[in-house]
Amino acid sequence: MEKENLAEPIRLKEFEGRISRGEKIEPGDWMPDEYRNQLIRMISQHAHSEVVGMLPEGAWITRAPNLRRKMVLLAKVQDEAGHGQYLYHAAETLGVTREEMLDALLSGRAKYASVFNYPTLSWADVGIIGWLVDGAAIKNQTMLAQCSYGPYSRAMVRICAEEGFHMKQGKEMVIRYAQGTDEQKKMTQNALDRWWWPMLMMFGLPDNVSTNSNVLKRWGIRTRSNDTLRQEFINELVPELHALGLNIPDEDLRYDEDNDDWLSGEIDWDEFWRVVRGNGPCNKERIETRRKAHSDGLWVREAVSAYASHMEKRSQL
Ligand code: FAQ
Repeated sequence: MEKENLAEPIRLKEFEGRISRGEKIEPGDWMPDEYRNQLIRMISQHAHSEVVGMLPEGAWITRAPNLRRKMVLLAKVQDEAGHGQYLYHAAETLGVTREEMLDALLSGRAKYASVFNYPTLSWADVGIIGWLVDGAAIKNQTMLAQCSYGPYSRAMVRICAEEGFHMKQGKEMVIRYAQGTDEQKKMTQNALDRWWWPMLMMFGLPDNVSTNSNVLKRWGIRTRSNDTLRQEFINELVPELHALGLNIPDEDLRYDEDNDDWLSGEIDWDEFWRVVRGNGPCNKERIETRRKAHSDGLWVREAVSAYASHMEKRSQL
């Protein structure tokens, strides 16, 4: 019997069998609507995060302190654009169009990582973002490279390799500045004070309130929980930041000997929702910048589609 004609429960059972055997699901394969919708939601939000994520650091390209730093930052920001491209492509394989996704972003309906709605006030922010924000992204994305959906997992492998360089350049900067002049130390501490909490929010809501976690785990999209990844990252960061003489802006941070964990104070989830709902310090500016980039790029899109239709007509002659 043709697969398309199988009854829904049988197809679902087959699908779940594939997930539990660790097989990759590919674009033309049958998949439950919930699986498809969760992937579209997550991959498109991820793509938007990469593209909007270019803006905070991009603001410092013209003000980099020397040519080497400028070249590194240019390459990093350009990489993030590439990540957006891979991810939009991966989402397109699920039946959503690029136009639909961009429309959701530019109209303000789509979500993207809340961390990118905060301003970059000094050059040290570039170092802290590279180490902490790219580091948090990698922690999550290394897991997503095992995701059950083939195009997303393959995009993640490449993205993680590039993010690894991003994190290293940020860490190198922070290590230098934390041991540099008093002014550099102050600037670095100030950047850490402002980015620490938004970075922790990147991992998503706590496990007991996350609405999506269980569904994502069921379908093999995620294998580890938001809190597990957040805790693992805190455990890695705290000793390294302390070793550099930096203070973590959390009065309740404490070491739990029994579990070998650095336990953080309460994350301000009210602030998180304020920012996610559009009222963070830079939400409006970020969307305006993307809208302008989109309208400035109209002539490029028109030229590309005119060229494509010209080539198609020629091939029919
Ligand atoms: N910001 O049930 P959960 C990067 C939303 S890439 C905004 O916990 P879930 C690279 C969530 O969408 C960073 N919204 O959700 C870079 C959901 O809303 P919905 C992005 C958030 O999916 C570095 C609702 O709250 N990475 O940084 C956030 O289980 C430097 C309920 O939340 C990815 O997107 C947030 N932080 O967990 C670029 C990775 N957290 O859709 C430039 C893929 C939650 O139900 C410079 N995504 N929400 O209306 C994921 O792994 C997950 O989607 C999470 C959220 C972990 C982001």
